[in-house]
Amino acid sequence: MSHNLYQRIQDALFAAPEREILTLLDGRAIQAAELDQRVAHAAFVLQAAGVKPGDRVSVQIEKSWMNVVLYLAVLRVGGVYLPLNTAYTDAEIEYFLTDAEPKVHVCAESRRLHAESLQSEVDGLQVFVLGDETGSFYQAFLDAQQTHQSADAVVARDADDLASILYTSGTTGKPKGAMITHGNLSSNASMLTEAWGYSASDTLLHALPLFHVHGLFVALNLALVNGGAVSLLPKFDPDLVLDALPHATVMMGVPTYYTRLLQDPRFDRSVSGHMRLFISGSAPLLVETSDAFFERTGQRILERYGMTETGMSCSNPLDGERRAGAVGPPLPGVSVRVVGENDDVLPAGEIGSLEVKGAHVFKGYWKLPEKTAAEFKGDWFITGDMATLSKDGYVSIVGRGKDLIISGGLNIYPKEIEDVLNDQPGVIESAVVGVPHPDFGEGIVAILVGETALDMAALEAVCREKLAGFKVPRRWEQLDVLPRNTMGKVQKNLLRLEYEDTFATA
Ligand code: MLC
Ligand code: AMP
Repeated sequence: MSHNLYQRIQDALFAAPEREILTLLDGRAIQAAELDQRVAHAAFVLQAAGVKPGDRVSVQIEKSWMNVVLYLAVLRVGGVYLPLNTAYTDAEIEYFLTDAEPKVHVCAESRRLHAESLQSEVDGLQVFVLGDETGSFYQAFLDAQQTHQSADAVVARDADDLASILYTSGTTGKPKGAMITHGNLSSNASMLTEAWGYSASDTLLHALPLFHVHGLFVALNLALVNGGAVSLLPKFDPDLVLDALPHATVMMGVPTYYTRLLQDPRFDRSVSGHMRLFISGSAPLLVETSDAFFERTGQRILERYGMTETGMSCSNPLDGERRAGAVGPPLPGVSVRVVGENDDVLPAGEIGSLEVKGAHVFKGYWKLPEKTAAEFKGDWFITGDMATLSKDGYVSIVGRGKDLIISGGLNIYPKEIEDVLNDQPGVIESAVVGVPHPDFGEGIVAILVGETALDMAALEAVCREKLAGFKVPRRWEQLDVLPRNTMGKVQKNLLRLEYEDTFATA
């Protein structure tokens, strides 16, 4: 039996071939059988480009129906899908492509020249352009469609074969490619189907980007394996969401989506009352947001918890108490434990490091066996999050063991920004911290020590050149020295306290 996730999706598409599975902003809709046909044509293009099972296909494009087709086509041919945030700079892309060595890279026209310049570094790399129904990939797809050229049957894959690589930054330097298998994706889709009662009669309001776990594997996969319709929005925008809500039954988002909706007086029970489920994740949902949402809509947002390496691990229940400030019990098939500094499993209520185990846990980091080994204790994966487990089995995320900022649901590792800053002339050292931000949850502050007075505008410009825009600090400070503890470690907690009101009125 093949474990290719696309086989499962195709079975669901064929179960109701005429269902309008993807509805688009311009009013067009793609039926289920038609979606499979388009995937077969795109898969033909990939195979013609020489993509074989196990080959990586990297993708940095705007969200569109063709983005969905391309993702599914990569699965169908047994390739490994490597999605990249459109905000990543050329410098960031160079790192990902030279590390992952894709056979094919698909990007916007504006990124083509840079991608082509990497062909000398990445053996056999082919570059295609895909815009909004434009570009060489789209043209090849249309040619395949017009000449009726489709890929053969879905390529058989084992549960342990790679389906995707998602890069996730680290506290100790460069981003690492998390290797995610067909078995991981399938297990996630099954447990979420069960936990959230997901079915073909659901319509998902899809406003998330398609380059992270949340939008791709939680949202899109869950809908498609169930043959449920997806209302595909190009991005989160309250106007678009309000227009799409009447046709949806389920919405997923990061907490910023819900705080922004709450700022809009049009968002009330009249537009939300029919919804079966609002789900939040990727960052902590504040109790105030959860309560304000409940007051406005009469519905409690269902908060869940996960990460790139594991997909989803915990979720508040569909039926039963959705506890504000907690992420709920482990999902079906997932084991969790909270451990102390001596690796002892802690009793209920005590704060410790959260570890998870199950078929959803990834295979390891691409080409980094030692880093992989360091993040596991046997089968237990060390999440890097600090948590408590209540007597009745609910997990609460109470902090992070890793130095990480989460802004608008995007992970930012201070080390990556500090490395850029520390390389600049005149900078002696730097500390980057996240402090409360009313819109993004956390906002970034850079604190520097310099040989003389530093030119912050110039430093900001360097960050903009090297790092995606969401990683660029929004406040810049210079100190004579950074606060340190007796071990010489920078006391970021003191810096966070010092600058905690920075964005209070943002
Ligand atoms: C954009 N900007 C951000 C930002 N997003 N700044 C901080 N944090 C963010 N998240 C900046 C841009 O750099 C730009 O600034 C300015 O905001 C406008 O950009 P934009 O793209 O027009 O912004 P907007 O559309 O408002 O986007 C904000 C957002 C978006 C919250 C809607 O970031 C978003 O959709 N986030 C979801 C991310 C996500 O999918 N996370 C899941 C990860 S998976 P400038 O100055 O550069 O021009 C995961 C696992 C799990 O965590 O459990 O799910
Ligand atoms: P990523 O590595 O981008 O997949 O992000 C995963 C991290 O996001 C987790 O390790 C947590 O720190 C955080 N996260 C995800 N969901 C939640 C949640 N519901 N509450 C708190 N933190 C969360």
